[in-house]
Amino acid sequence: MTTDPNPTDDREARSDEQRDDATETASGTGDEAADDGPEIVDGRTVEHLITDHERDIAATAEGTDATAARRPNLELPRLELGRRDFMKAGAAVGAMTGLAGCTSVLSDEGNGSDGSSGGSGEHSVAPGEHDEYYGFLSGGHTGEIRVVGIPSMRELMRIPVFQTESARGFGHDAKSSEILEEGGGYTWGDTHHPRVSQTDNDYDGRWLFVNDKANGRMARVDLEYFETDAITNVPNSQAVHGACMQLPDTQLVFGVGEFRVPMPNDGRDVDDPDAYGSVLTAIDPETMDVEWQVEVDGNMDNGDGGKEGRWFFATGYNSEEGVTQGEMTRSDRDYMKAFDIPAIWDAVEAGNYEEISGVPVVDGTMDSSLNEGDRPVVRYVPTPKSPHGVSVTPDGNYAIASGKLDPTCTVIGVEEIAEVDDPADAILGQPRVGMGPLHTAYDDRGHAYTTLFIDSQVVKWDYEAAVEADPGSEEPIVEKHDVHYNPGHLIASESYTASPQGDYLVSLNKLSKDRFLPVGPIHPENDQMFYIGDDDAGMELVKDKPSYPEPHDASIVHKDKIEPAKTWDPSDYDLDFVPEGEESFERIDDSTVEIEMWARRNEYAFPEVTVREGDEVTIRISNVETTSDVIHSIAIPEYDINLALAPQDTREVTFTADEPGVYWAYCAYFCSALHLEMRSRILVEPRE
Ligand code: RUQ
Ligand code: CUA
Repeated sequence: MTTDPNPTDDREARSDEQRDDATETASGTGDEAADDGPEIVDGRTVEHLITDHERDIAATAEGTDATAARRPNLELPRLELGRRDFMKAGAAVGAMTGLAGCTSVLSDEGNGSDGSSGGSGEHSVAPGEHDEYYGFLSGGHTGEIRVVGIPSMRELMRIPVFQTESARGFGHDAKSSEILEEGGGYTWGDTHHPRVSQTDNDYDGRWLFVNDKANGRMARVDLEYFETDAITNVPNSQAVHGACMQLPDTQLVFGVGEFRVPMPNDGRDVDDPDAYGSVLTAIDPETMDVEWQVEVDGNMDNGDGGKEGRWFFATGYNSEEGVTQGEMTRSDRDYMKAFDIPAIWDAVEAGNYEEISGVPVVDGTMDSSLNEGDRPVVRYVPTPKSPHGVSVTPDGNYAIASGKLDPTCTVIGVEEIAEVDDPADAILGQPRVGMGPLHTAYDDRGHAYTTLFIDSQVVKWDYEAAVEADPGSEEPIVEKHDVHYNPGHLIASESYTASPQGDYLVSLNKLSKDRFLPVGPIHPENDQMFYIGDDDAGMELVKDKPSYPEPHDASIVHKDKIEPAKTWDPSDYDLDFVPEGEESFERIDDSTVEIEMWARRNEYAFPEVTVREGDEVTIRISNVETTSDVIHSIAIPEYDINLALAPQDTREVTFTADEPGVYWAYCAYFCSALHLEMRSRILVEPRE
């Protein structure tokens, strides 16, 4: 393995170029930085570095022979500036000059023996053996959750959440169609933050909650059946972004509202951005009903719950309440909001709210009367501009907000937040970690790991040391490790609990550029796994996994804390099971037919079913197999139906047989040697 605590990279190279005119300032401690004009880092403003970064992406994106040939004058950016620049420009350079050795330089970089695919032996999982952990990754705008084994990084399952999906039959049977319909009837969603329910600050394996950033929803996945069982369409809110729970016992699930909109968004105030609002939503985990909302000033972004149950933290940008990018980034200060959950409950119980769209909305804006006095409902902690991720340390002592447009992380004392008069005094540390800090995860030894989007690195630092050090100090940094490339979230094993495991860390990188065989202009993303269990040896990159767009966040849960069902327990299902011998075909009236049937290897209860054109047909079907892993389905061609049936499962679907003809319903899961013969002929007779 290679660790590189002092990387010679483009930041230093740039700072050489720029040193003469550089104006070094203390890095963003908030107060001073606010009045001194743009933050200067190594002689460059943050805006310049972002522009450089965009150009780097543009340069590598040009890296095909075809585009290179069409663009003979494509500038080769800073070829001489050292390996890291070389790497960033790698794809374009390689394609245009055919430089021998280019790819081996790339794959050796920062990896040790074999970073490019399989990983080193110690962290691989032999065929037939099981992983130590479940990784639950969000699928971004595929709308799903993906289940990955760790450390193998093998994909084990996908769980459709906000989208229809035919292999799982999600959105094809009555129950899941109803969940999607009651959840707003959208065809897609954008999952970002999967969080597994906890009891006593540890995973209890019961549920997974995840947000829909697109259509403002929260969903619950039942982790016994690995199936979405509820979707709540959150009112008064667009873009539910951060998702998290009240700890230690998952008393509430929180959705963090991002975009500001009129409340309710019914056509009022469309051209009056000052009247828009953004809310935190508290949802009951059992009923998935919205309990209350709190309106705040500015946007919100990500969130995390304190370990002690009192506080919920949310970062935010756009305290300017602008509607254009320029307006949203004008000020050098934003806020992290600390929600006092019991104080909010008190306000709700005392009737101090306005009911909007049927939900109690508590006024948590800065000027609210509920924020006067010594028990404000929301405390606004000033941070450098546009903090992004926030996560609470495993000991519950600190909430750490990552700077995004500022090179620092802000360490906020959780106990202090309750005690100080000025919330700014709860800021206990502000280490300078690198460019573009986005999200922070933890091990069990006092280390924080923060993704640096612009630097394409993960920085490991000591959060107690950061509390000791001066603001802007780099001293708390233990190590930086390159990733490939541009990481968003990262997650360490059980990092969101009070007892992280401290062995594996996965960096969810947005770009993979040259890491995999090219598959057309849209590349996979790259989830990179590190072994972090040996502080002396440093972080070891052991695996690359190409990923379909796009995982944002994940939870990594020890296998002993998840207990998936092997077959369905019919008592967990609302529909009556149809055993062999109890199949029935019933014509209810002139245009309604009800069929109850079963499936087993290799047949359905009815080899043939006759209905009439225009009939409304309801089929209820049970898989009577008791053997685990024997799955059937019933696919009805040209009626857009495919119900997946796990053993002992019962599903129902209703459709209108409006096209006369013959339809061979068949089983789409390969279930036995006679699987292809497993079918039923559905005859739809024309009506005179
Ligand atoms: S947030 S990395 Cu939802 Cu950073 Cu995506
Ligand atoms: Cu049942 Cu194939």
